[in-house]
Formats: sequence, C-alpha cells, structure tokens
Amino acid sequence: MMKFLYQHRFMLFCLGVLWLKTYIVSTLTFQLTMNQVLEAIVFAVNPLAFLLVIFSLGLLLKAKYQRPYYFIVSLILTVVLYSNAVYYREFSDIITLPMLVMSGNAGDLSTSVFELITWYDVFFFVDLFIIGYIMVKKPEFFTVNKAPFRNSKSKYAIIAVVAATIVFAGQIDTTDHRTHSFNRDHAIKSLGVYNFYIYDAFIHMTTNSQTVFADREDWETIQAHIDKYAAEPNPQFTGAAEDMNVVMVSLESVESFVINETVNGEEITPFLNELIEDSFYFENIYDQAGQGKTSDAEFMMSNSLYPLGRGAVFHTHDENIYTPLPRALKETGYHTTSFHANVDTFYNRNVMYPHLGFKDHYELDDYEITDENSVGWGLKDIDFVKQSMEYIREIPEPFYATMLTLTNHFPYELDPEDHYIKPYDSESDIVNRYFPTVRYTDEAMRILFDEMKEAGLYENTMFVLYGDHYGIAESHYEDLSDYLGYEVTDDESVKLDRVPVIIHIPGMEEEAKIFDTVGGHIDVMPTLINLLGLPEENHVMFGRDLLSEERDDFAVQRDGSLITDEVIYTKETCFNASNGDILSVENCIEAFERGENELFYSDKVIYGDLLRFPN
Ligand code: GP9
Ligand code: MN
Repeated sequence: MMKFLYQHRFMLFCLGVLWLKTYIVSTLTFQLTMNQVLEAIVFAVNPLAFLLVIFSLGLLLKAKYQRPYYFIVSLILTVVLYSNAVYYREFSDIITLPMLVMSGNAGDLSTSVFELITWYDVFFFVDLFIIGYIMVKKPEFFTVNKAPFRNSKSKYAIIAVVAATIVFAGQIDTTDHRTHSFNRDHAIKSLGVYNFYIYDAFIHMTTNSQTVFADREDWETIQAHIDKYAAEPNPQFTGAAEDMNVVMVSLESVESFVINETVNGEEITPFLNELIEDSFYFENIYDQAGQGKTSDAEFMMSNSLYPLGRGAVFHTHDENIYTPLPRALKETGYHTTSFHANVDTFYNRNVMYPHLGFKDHYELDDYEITDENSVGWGLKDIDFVKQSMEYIREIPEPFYATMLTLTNHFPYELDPEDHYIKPYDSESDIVNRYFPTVRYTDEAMRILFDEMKEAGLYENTMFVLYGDHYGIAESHYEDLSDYLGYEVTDDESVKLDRVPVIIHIPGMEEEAKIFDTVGGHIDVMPTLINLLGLPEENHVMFGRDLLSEERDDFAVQRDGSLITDEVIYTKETCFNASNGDILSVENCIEAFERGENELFYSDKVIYGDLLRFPN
C-alpha cells in the first residue's frame, strides 16, 4: 500500500490540497449549525468521498494524461467551490442545477457580483498556481503512474469502501425529528458540497419525471389538504373593489422592519407610513420566495402557489397550465399589463407574462434610459414611475397593472443627490446604503399616487404594494443588529423576513386597519380575488384570504422555516414566537408537518403540471 501511495504522489497531493481547501472554505462560508460532534466530523470528511472517486479515476489514465487531468479536476471543483462561496455571501444558499439556466441573467447581475467579490478571493486559487508550477517546472517532483484496474483491484476496492462509508455515515440522522427535504443546509451538511450536486441531479431527474407519471388521482389528497386549512373569505369585503383598476407594485427588497421607523432621526418610509393609515396593512407577512426571488414573488401574486425550492419557476415551468389572476381578469374584460424597466428575457418574463394572462408588457426598450436617470440595476424608480404613467394614462380601463421597482436592489447604489435621508453608520456598507434607497423608493411611490390622482385614475384604483423578498442578507445581521438594537437570534432572523403588504382602496379609508395575522406572499391573491368579487372556485390556491376572520396564523418559507402565532421553527429549532424561548421540538411538530405538506403538495401541482387536469 505504501508503495502505491508513493507512486501516486501527485494525485495525493492534489487531492489533499483540495480536500483541505474544501474544508476550510465550507467551514468559513456555510453558516451551518453543528449539533453534534459526529455531524462536524462527517462535515469535515464527506468531501473526501467524492474526491477519492474522481481522483482515483485519473489513475486509470496513461501517465502523460494524468497531470492535466488532476489539474483540470482541481480547477473545475475550485470554480464550483468559489461560485458557491460568492453566492452564499448574499443568498445564504447553495447554487442548484436549475439555476444554471438562469445564467443568462448574469450580465445584469454584474453590479451585484462585483460587490460580492473581495481581494482575498485570490487565495481560492493559490493551490492551482502551485499545482500548475509543479506540473510544468518540476514534473519529477511528484511522479505519476498508470494503475490499471486489473493490477490494482484491491486498491480500488478499498477506495470504493472508504467513499461509500463516508457517504453512509453522512446519512445517519443525529437529530430527533423527521425529514429535512426543504432545507438545503441539511443536505450540504450531510453530503458535502460536491456530493450535493449528485443528489441535486437525482432530484432533477425525479422531479422531471413527475410530469409523466402524474394523473388526476393526485388531486384527491391535494384538495383534501387545501380544504383542511381553508378559510372562508371575509364576506364583508367580497367585491369591495369590483371593477376597479388594480395597480400592484413590487417594492424591490423592501422589508417590514423599516416601516414606521427612523434612521438618524428621519423617517425611512414617510409616504408608506402615511398610506398605511388609510389602508389595510399586513404586518406579519413572510417572504416565501425561493431562488427566483422577484419572479418567485410575482409567481405567487399571480398563482397563489409556492415557488419551487430549486431555481426559478418562471424558468423551469413556463409551459405548465396555471389558473392565474391576470388571466381571470383579462377574461372579465380587464386590460392586463406589466411595467418593468429591465430586459424582458430576465427571468423569462417575455414567455411567462403572456402565459399568465398579461395582454402586454412594457420593458427596457419602452423606457428612455440615460446615464443621468439610471443607477445600479437601471432606471431609477422615480423616472420609472413617471415614464410608466405616460403609458398608464393611455391604457383602457379597467386595467390590472403590475409595476416592478428596482432602485432598492442590492448593492443599494444611489447618487448622493438622490438621498432624501442620510445613510446609516455601521461597519456594513450594505446596511448603511439600504436606508437611503428604501427612502428613495418610498418617494417614487408618493409620486405614483400623486400622478394617479392628477390623471384622474386614483379614485377608481385599488393599490397593492408588497415587498418582494428580504433585502438585508443574513451575512449582514451583525451590523443590522446595531441598528435594530437587539441581537438577531435565529427566531429573530425569521421575523426579519417579513415584507410589507399594503392594500389601499380609495373610499375605504374608514376601514383602515393594521392586521397582525401571520401569512405569506401566497395569501395576497385570494385576498384580491375576494375584493374583486371574482369566483374563487376557478383557481387552485394554497393561500387564504388575509381579511378572513376564520384564517389561522400560519406561514411556511421555502426553506421549511415556519411561523404561527405560537411558534417559530427554523434551523432545526423550535422557538416560542412571543418570547423567543427555545421549546422542545414536539411543540412545533404539528405546524412543521403542515408546512411540509404545503410545500410538498404545491410542488406536486407544479412538477406534475396537475392543473392540466381539471379538478
Ligand atoms: C430584475 C429584478 C431583480 O428584473 O426583478 O431581480 P432579483 O435579483 O431581486 O430577483
Ligand atoms: Mn427582487
């Protein structure tokens, strides 16, 4: 054996270096909670399983091909590791295979990506230079030899057994409850970053085949689940906004923690605060978007189905049959349209919008964009609102118009002359800059309302404003806690995922109220269906009317975290929702199972394309 190892020093060197690098990067990058020593050991050892297999395959090659093989393998795996490290910095998640079809979005992401790269990232690649140097300059330093299978059967058998043992050890569940299917942290922990992709490819194939095997029988259990938790829409509001225009605004990355708050003594959202006084304001709505972020929120607003756990459903399931709100409105004579000053291939919107029932949509080319009126991701929100209003004035009534703002997008860039309030002062530039950009979007909303009034459209329009997803990522919570004045523990971190939802119906100011019901993005559409007086039975919706007096407090997030009025379950821990005390997991089991079923059945509808079978 020693001779074998000695003969393959180059392979062992490359393998050892990559293993060490993977361990260091994974530990520093992925914010995983290790509950047991065994988990920590498995986490350290598990990349080795994949590396042993992939590197030992190189031994079968002729000696002259081996060095380039090891170098290329090291390079590819370094790229995988590095991309994930960069992605995790902002999204606290790992890249999944369906996201690769979203790579067309990468060009527009450049502002964000540059913000995430740092000078010390060169350390990710140092070993490759060393390996390259040895390869070219000192080949005699580490020898390579072919190890044909027939001569080294026992060695390959040992490698296979070691790799299999490592993978098996990772599957021993050390926690005291059921599955973790929606939580990728667990998969990374038990499989390691490389094996994760084998698992992800497997999931990819099995989910794709679900369409083929699905049939109408699947509906029975799904419908039973929906019925079990259904809540009668509030009859007091049925048709309250019937035949009115609808303007629905996606407030890019606006979170609830800024509402009715100040920074440096100045209000962050003065206009929204004013508006809330005359509106229905839902203060406990949780972000349920997945990796498709803005588009996932749009998907929920249109379908009241959960987006998927992997990739953006706008990309992966653009051919499915849906029962969307815009189409329902179009069929009753509404002019349905969407406004967003970005190229419409982003998130596949050019395909999804018509499919969801938007009669037309306005995109990048429909706006006049100059250096002066754009920043970061593109057209500034105020200019976006003003230019969109030119079109809105002309479209036939009644209309349903969605508008997607953009200025308050990571990394929150804004020219000082557009600052209505001063940035915050903490160690994190992201946290500091977030406040003036939110404030800027707030100002854009004031202008939208003013212009709607001027155009004579305000009185007959219902306004729906929602935060599309979180803005400040977990990696900045330490600095954010400086502003918040409390430590962001795991339960508080879930609470920070709240996004504002405001429904403003002119003429209903008397009914204005702050609702503390716990819900999520998926609950907005059923609320609107009731307000607009549309027949509910035409849609399969997982959400429930937010105004219903019957609904219980419940929201599940895409990573499986869940929230009720009593408990918060996240990161494998059950918390008391009111005081943050850690409870035994038993207290969360019921809600946990409900959440798991919600996601499972909603996914089943999408993966199986079940809406093609009339229910
Ligand atoms: C892009 C915009 C931003 O058009 O919707 O997307 P996000 O990065 O927030 O998902
Ligand atoms: Mn967004």
